[in-house]
Parts: sequence; structure tokens; C-alpha cells
Amino acid sequence: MTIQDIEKVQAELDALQCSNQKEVEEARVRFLGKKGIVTALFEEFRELDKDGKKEFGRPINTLKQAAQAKIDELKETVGQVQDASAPKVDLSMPGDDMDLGSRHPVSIVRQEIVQIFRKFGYDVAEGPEIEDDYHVFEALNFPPNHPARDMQDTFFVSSGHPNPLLLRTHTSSVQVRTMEKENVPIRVVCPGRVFRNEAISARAHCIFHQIEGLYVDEGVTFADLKQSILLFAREMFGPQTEIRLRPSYFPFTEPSAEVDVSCNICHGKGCNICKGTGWLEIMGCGMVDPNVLEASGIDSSKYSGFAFGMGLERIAMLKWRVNDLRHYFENDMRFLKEFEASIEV
Ligand code: 2NM
Repeated sequence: MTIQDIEKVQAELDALQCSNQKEVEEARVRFLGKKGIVTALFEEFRELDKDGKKEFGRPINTLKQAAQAKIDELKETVGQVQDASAPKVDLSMPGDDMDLGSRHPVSIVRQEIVQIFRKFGYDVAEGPEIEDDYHVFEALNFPPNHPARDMQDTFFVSSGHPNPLLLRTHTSSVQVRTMEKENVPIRVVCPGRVFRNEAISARAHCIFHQIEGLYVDEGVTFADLKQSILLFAREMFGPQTEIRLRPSYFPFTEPSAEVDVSCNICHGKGCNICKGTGWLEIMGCGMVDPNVLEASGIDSSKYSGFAFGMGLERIAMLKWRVNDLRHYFENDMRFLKEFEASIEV
């Protein structure tokens, strides 16, 4: 190897011209490819003794950098190959429409509800969809022979041992996990997918979405529950909204109630949405049963709490007057596009 060898390649590089990207790529291969001129010089260089390495190290590296810089420059500046037989591209043509998706109504409702409870000081908690019997039933005061624990109602993932895995039938399991893990006071909402073994119809689906809330502290009362739900309902359905509580039963709360909101379509006059009653059922709620607090390590002689839960599909049905649950799971763009106007940017 001589300095002249290197200068010769440098001169070739300086003179290099390309008229399209195909030629640029060919030049890259010729100089820098595996069998390229510069690569060959490096191979020669590797064989040199110490003095040779000292003499040629800097010039050969400079050459390589110059080659790379030249190729990069040509890549940037040289036009694309124009194949005469290829159709000419009309760059003044307007582009194709981009088909943007839209937010799902269940997501819109979930975000609205989460936002309201964030303002009230609640955090959001999430947990696994595949759960164990303990967190879905046992810790929530379900008696051993409760029908929800039956194969008829719950999808089991494993069975035959005392704490089988299953698909959660409500998001209360996330609240159990929160009580186990966090210190009092606790204020959380838990949105998520739940699973029940039901025949699919206009009113029932084996997969749906819930959001549940939990508040535990010293001195939490039923009055706090009622007022929190009233404030929520007015944020969600408008300031004129009234609520009505009807006694009910859940294994995890005592006392328990169903919550109705005044029908904001007929304002109590009676219409086909509220079936002439003036009221729409939106959620269940109650004071957390002391057994449930104790199971998760919370002292029920010191603390009390309230909890509530609602189905997101149902709330979205009321909001937009959707009459068939199955629409939510079919992802038909004609249905989903109806909600575009509801997206807040
Ligand atoms: C509902 C109705 C009433 C509820 C209770 C709990 C927990 F974990 F604290 F015990 N979570 N969610 C609850 C109470 C859920 O849904 C209709």
C-alpha cells in the first residue's frame, strides 16, 4: 500500500457523479460494500506492521469518512430513478383521505366517569381479568354455595382445587386487592372488563364493562354515599338530575341499594326509555360489609366504607339511546362513527 493508492481513490471519489439513486447505491457498493475499494484497502491495512499502521492509519480513516460523507450527500441530493416506462407521478394530485378511527362509546363513558371521580379525589386502580376465587368471591362475603360460584354463571379457567382461577365477574376484586395493599383512607375507582356466562342477547352479553368505586375512612356514613352519588349523577347527567335509592341486596354490602336517576328525556312525565316511570336505574351501591373490610385486613370497629358499581354499556345506552348491547361488540364502523362528535380533543 502506498499513499498514492489512497490519493487515487480519493480522486475517484471527488470525481464521482451520479444521476439517480440506483447509481448512488452502485457507488456505495463499489467503495464501501463488502468487496468495495475502501474495504479492500482496510484489509490490506490490517496486514501491515507497526510502522505501516502508523503511516497509513490516519489517511485511510479520512478516506473512509470522505467516502461515507460523499455517498450520504449523493443520497440526499440525487433525484429518484425515472423509469421511462413507469407511470408519471402527478405530485399536484390531492392525497387520499385518511380514515381515522373514532373512540368507542364505552371508552367515552368510562373516561367521563373517571374524570368526575378524579375531581372528587379518587384514584384509578386496575387488576387482573383472570382472578382467583378468593378475590372474586371469598373475600367479598359470598357464601360457599352462592349461585355466582356455579359453572352456570362464571367462566372457570381451572377447577378442582380450593382457590380456582376464573374470569372475574365484577371488578370488586380490584377493590379487594386495593384494600389489601393500601392504607386507609382509600378512595378508588376501578374500571374494567368483566365476564359472565350468559346467552348473548340485546340485553345481555358474556363480556361487558364496569366501573366500581370504593371509599374507606373513619366515620364514612350512608349520608356520604348518598351525597357522593347525587353529586356524581349531576355531573354526569346534568344539574337538574335527582336520584332515588331503592333497598336491594349484595353479598358485599349492608345495607345495599339500587340507584335511579330522574329521566332527563321526559323529565318525569314518563316515556318509553324510562318505561313511563320517570326513573332510570344506573347503579348498585351500599355500605361495605364489615366482613369484607376484615377479610382485607381493615379494622371494621374503627373504619367504615361505601362502594358502588355500574355497567358502562348500560350508561352509554341511556346516554345515546342505543337499544341493543350487541352493537358495542361488533365494531361496525357505521355504528362507531356515530360517536365521533363526542370526542373531546
Ligand atoms: C356494586 C354494588 C354495590 C362493591 C363493593 C365492593 C367492595 F369491594 F368494596 F366490597 N366493590 N364494589 C359494590 C357494591 C359493587 O356493583 C353493582
